[in-house]
Amino acid sequence: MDPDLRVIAGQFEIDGAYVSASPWGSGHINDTYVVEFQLGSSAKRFIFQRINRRVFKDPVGLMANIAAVTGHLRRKVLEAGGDPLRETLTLIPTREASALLETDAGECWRSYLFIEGARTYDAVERPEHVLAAGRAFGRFQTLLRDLPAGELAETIPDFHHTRKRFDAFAQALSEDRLGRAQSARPEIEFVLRREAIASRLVDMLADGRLPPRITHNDTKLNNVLIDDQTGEGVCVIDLDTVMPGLSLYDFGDAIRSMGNTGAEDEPDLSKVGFSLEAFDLFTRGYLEFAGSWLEPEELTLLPLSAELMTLENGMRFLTDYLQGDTYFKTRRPEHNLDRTRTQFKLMQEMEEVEKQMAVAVRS
Ligand code: ADP
Ligand code: GN1
Ligand code: MG
Repeated sequence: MDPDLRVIAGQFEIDGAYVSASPWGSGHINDTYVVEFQLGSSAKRFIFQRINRRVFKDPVGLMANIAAVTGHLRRKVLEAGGDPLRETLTLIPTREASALLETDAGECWRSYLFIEGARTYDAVERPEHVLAAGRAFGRFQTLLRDLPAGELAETIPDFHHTRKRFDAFAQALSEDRLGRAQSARPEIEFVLRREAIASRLVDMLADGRLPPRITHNDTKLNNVLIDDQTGEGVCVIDLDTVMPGLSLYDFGDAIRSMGNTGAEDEPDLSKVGFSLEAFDLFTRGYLEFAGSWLEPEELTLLPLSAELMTLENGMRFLTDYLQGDTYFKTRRPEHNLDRTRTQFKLMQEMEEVEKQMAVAVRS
């Protein structure tokens, strides 16, 4: 059933008259709407999001994280003389002064100021956007370096624990509840051949060879608002998974998203490939900010992180396919299988140019 946004929005601290609401964006997890209000003679837009309760078990902790992160970024942006209303998300409180609205039906909603004059892209349209996104995510991690990790809850436990993601895949495969495994044989083999590398980064985190950092954990291109005029990355959005992690998760996940010459769910695999140019651009933008504080070990592992995060996402899509498409939103029967295939094609091409990636990082 479509939500009544007029009623939902009426419970947030927004003056003015409700005008309209429509679905917005193409995220795979939450439900996003843009809601327009009339304030005096001008129209003003807000983002409203219904939080996916199956994915986020602790919405109160989740919203406390987002409040801590946006509050921290707001102070940093102000110190740097920037505009906090554009350079970070601004939560709109409910009329009861909470960041979170829980309805009688058990739904959880939140609202942000709509950042105007910028938009997101689901696939790379212009190489400059990749450089801009690299700068935005590099800056984001840099600004969060002094946010105490203890202030953040783990919104999804073991979110990027690639080894546990492998185990979940193996479990789904052994159950094969819907008999779908026979239609994904090559993809299943692809994963099984790579079991050994799934543990690489998480083992190094566990034994202290890689430092924990505050990370975004969902660094897709469409989680950065790009300015319509300047093409710069204005604001990093989608803060649901900001929590302690590895800087390499963010770097690798961004390359998996922006290094793809095609869409994440492109059924025509001839359009999907790995772009070293995009790798180079993102790396340049990211290291402009993070290059001064990343440790040598982290720098060396940047190419591997791209492969691992691509494998991890492919495994997650494949696991969801085997389990009957209950996690990611799908719009067609084999949507998750198409997504799996793009990730594995991408990863295979990355494996072939590992050395060139390392050269790009060094330069
Ligand atoms: P999801 O978790 O489902 O991916 P996002 O938080 O990324 O949801 O939001 C979905 C889309 O809504 C984004 O890709 C972006 O286009 C748009 N969006 C989100 N927040 C804002 C905002 N504050 N201002 C303008 N657009 C936004
Ligand atoms: C989901 O919410 P969205 O669409 O930005 C997912 C990411 C995946 C991504 C793949 C909380 O991101 O981990 O990498 O889909 N988010 C969650 O497109 O699981
Ligand atoms: Mg998103």
